[in-house]
Amino acid sequence: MNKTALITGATSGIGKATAELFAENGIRLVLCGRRQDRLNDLKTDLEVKTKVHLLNFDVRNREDVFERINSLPDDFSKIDILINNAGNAHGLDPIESGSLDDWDAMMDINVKGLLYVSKAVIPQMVKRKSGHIINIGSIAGKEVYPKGNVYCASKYAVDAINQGMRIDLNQYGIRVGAVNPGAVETEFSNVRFKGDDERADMVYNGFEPLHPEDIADIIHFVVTRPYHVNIADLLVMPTAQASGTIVNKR
Ligand code: NDP
Ligand code: 8X3
Repeated sequence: MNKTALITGATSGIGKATAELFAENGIRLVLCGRRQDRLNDLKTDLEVKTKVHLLNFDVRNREDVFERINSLPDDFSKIDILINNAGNAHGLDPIESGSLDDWDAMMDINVKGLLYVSKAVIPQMVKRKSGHIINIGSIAGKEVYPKGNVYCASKYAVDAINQGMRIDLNQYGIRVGAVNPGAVETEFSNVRFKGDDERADMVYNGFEPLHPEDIADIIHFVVTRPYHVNIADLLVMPTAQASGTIVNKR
């Protein structure tokens, strides 16, 4: 596939698995994240399969987002596919005792960061009248669960932004869709529980969660549909999961 994809949050989990699968399929990659050592390792692994360019920025930093994306070398400057994936939950607390810093992090990264990156990429897609944007939402953007409050709000915002993008970019022939996973075993829970690995592991105990490769596979399916097919919104859960709170644990 003669296309270039920019993937945010490529250093771990869903973003990394997507980068690996895209590389297998010859898609050129612009890989983004904050952990430079991981970006370097990924480039070493994947550049035997495809061309790879690294961008190190925090999606919260507006200036850096625009400066980095606007100064991509010629080989990578035409972005055909944008995967808005960077994000995380920070904390799992009732609204009365949640941390303001956690709330800021989730709104700034999951919502505002996604908007900054999109704003840096969309104008070139509009100019060319082509492009494909995949926003990674969540089951948390479809139903609110206890103590999910602000994380759920951030993912409901992603759901609304996904719909808004699709409506506004429709006249330019740009495809926009969301992939909304349930429980995927990544570093997500380690981040949510601030490095408490035992608590993070408990989330996935007693059932088979989704693996990041499962979501990568679906993202690849979405971007390889013929042009007239736009997968607008997908909710994907482990078989053991029925809703945000109902998981059939053994
Ligand atoms: P991981 O923690 O494994 O990966 C998160 C990625 O986001 C990392 O590559 C991280 O890179 C990047 N990231 C986080 N904060 C920033 C930042 N401020 N600036 C730039 N990059 C950042 O989690 P997942 O792979 O699970 O999460 C990916 C997406 O999937 C998120 O949007 C998440 O909300 C969503 N999701 C996850 C689910 C799950 O159960 N795991 C379920 C539903 C949705 P680095 O730290 O190097 O910057
Ligand atoms: C991640 C899945 O259920 O922890 O978005 O919100 S959940």
